[in-house]
Amino acid sequence: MWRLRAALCAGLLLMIRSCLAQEGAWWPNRGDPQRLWTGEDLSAMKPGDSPYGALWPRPRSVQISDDFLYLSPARFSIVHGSSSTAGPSCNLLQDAFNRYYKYIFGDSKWQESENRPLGELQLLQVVIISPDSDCNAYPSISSDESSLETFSQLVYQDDIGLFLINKTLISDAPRFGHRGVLLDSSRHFLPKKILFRNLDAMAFNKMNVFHWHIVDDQSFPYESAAFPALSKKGAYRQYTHVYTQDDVREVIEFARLRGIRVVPEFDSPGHTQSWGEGQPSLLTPCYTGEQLSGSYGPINPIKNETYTFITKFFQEVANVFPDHYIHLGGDEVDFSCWRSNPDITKFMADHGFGTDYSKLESYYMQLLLEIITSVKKGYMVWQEVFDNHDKLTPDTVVEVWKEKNYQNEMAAVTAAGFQTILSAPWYLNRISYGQDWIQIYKVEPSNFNGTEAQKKLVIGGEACLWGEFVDATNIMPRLWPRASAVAERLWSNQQVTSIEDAYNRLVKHRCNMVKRGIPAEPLYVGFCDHEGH
Ligand code: CP6
Repeated sequence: MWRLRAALCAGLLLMIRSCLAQEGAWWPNRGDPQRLWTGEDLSAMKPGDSPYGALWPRPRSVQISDDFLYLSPARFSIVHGSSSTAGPSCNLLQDAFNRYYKYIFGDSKWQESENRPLGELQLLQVVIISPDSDCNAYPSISSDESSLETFSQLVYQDDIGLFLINKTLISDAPRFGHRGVLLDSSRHFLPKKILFRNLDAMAFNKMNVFHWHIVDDQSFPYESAAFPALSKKGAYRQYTHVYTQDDVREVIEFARLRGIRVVPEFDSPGHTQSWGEGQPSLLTPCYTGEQLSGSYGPINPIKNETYTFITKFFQEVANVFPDHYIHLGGDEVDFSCWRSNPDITKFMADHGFGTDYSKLESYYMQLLLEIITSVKKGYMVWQEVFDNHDKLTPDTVVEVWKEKNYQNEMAAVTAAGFQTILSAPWYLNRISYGQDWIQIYKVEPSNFNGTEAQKKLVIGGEACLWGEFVDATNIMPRLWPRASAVAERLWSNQQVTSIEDAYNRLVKHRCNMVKRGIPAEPLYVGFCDHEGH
């Protein structure tokens, strides 16, 4: 019996992520070492096969041998290795073991090897070296990202239905620490079930940040404990189109068990129309000439009550969401309503802002940022907040979203010493005919003019799926597998650029996602063994 040791690197949070066996040779050296694939020697492969099998994203170093072992669903199990410091009481691990057993064997028909002529792998021993307390901790940017996902991607079925795994040596770690997906639950409400399914898909792609753009102009589905009127009046509907406090906790826990952080975005002072429904004096009243027009603009930055509300609201948000970071938005503030309002005009004059409304925007942002610091959280912001020269704490993460000249923006943000994440070329709400994953895949986040120190400030990126044209019916195929292209760009080495090799692996990875219940759209013509219908 073979015992495979997944010598997981220290730290247990992300056992869902990759990293098998660094530790010595856990298989006897039976194979011909010449036949270990170490480079991209595609000539040895059948067309349509990658030397890296169905691995996605491609690990740092992979040696797959021709020798393989057989796995029997009846006998195979994933267990704690004897030198592991994590106990059976750690439900995060036990959940992952159960989940991955199911992913490996699925519901499909399987065969036992009757006379067992094959070497058999019966135990996957997972060795975790880390304190027990990690079991209950939340993931962070510095979490270890070792996992079972890679192992599960190595298992395949042969023509008669036997489960096989080639003996493989992998060592792995991600290139960037922030690998996110933005979902927008304001333009269309996204049921909890869809959020869960997406978190599963993210784990399959080793993505680790769920950027939850939870509210916006169109609806306010977050049920606030301190201000219940916000969702009572601002959600599209009661009960069915609201995330209760329990719902939010469930989403955070589901993500935690998969090594995924939840970073909520409460975008202000713009994009806040829905806030005004339940908090009537919060928004700026607009004027037509001397008359109130009856419509409202961004959050009213000149009233003390605004900041009383904002303080109490973000105190709650800081408690509900355990991640260190809150995304504060700050994008696309429309000045026309502020311009129309005489009280704002007077305030501008009193403060010497002239007619520069970006100074008023800064005035608001500055107070908001101080409030967030006072509740001991860090913040992420859209690029406008940096462009307006607001005073930001050193740990601020600036998200670059405007497509035009985004390389220059990356250069400017990092030259000022701030960390940055890239989403400009990864607006997956945009669709076009053809294999658009290739453009997504070809993006190189460090491709801008800057020093090595500046490049280090690029901590990752995000695939954004804005919700204007997306709801539960089409969200998954619009995101996957195109977001997988982002996932590999952010995980794998900079040298991993072969479109042909990526295509061959992504076709299989996409079929694996379909098999696991993710309705990911096809890259191009072809079929999957398990088509999910
Ligand atoms: N909503 C918010 C949006 C967008 C942004 N912020 C957006 C802008 C342009 C495109 C897609 C989305 N819908 N709050 C910009 C960050 Cl193409």
